Amino acid sequence: IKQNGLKEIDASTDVKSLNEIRVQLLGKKGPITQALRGISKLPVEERPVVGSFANTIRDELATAITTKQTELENAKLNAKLAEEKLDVTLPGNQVALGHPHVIQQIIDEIEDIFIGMGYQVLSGPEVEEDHYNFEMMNLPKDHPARDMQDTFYITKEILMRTHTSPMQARSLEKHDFSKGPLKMISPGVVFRRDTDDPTHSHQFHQVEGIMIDKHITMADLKGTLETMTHKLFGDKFKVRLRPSYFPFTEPSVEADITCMNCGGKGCDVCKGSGWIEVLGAGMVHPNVLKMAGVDPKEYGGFAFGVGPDRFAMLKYGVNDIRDFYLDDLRFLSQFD
Ligand code: FA5
Repeated sequence: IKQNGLKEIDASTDVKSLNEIRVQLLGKKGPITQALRGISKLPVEERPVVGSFANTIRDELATAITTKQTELENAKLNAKLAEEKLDVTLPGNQVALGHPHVIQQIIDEIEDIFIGMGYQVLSGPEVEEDHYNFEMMNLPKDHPARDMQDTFYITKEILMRTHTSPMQARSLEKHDFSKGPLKMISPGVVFRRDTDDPTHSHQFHQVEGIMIDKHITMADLKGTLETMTHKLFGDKFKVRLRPSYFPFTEPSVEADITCMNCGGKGCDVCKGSGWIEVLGAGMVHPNVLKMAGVDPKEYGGFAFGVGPDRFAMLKYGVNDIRDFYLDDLRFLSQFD
């Protein structure tokens, strides 16, 4: 029994078959247990001899099984370790890093410039109330200028904001003028039911700006826009204000900057004028101040709405605004 048992134990190749051998040899029905059970039938003087002999064999087999089990488990572990071996000297896989979208880069630059001039940066809701998008901006329900911004309505009173100007009203309402002037910019996405073409997108970006204090004039507006333009594009770029109309500013202007493509000489991009229109601006209308709880006799100032998509087009010579929204990495990775 011992010799055969040891042979079988030695020949087993995995823990499962070794367990079966253990049951066969040492289990209740195994030869040793049976032999120990039969002891009572032996003459009394033979019992201790046979008993001790059977116990010795049982212990030897049990030890052999334990040793073999440890050996098999070690072999299995070693095989697993060998299989999972990690060569720490191998070069790593290159991880492709992303980068901010080109329009976000322009917005970041604009933010830095205005933070440098003491402005705070706020963000407002893209799904906006008609109340803030229009009413508080001096555009009552029947106002014809509502058509200037074709609107995606969600309900009668809720819409996708058509401009970032509602942030003028929201910031005016909250501002505590006893603590100083209101100087705020608010970048974000806006939506219009415009037909997409190379210079128009139904979704684009604006950066709103507002500065309200005592004794603010158009000259402050022009100086602020010039500072932004010079820092963004360089000192040789000029700013020109043209009279315009917005219901929430009086007087209103549109600002042109020197055409980047031709440096002001006149080309196809600027239709020969040497200027490119980039933003709307003006002195905040007294009605806007009044509705937000600010006394227009005491306080006043300017506001502007910049289109960073147009800036990005000019800066990088992109001819089609839609390229910014197609998520084509071959296009976007140029602006790393
Ligand atoms: C406005 O949206 C006003 N809220 C701007 C303003 C703010 C005026 C504060 C006065 C005071 P306008 O619709 O012109 O104005 O848009 C402003 C800028 O957004 C434009 O100069 C242009 O750069 C950009 N823009 C307008 N429509 C589109 C469009 N469909 N696609 C891309 N850019 C556009």
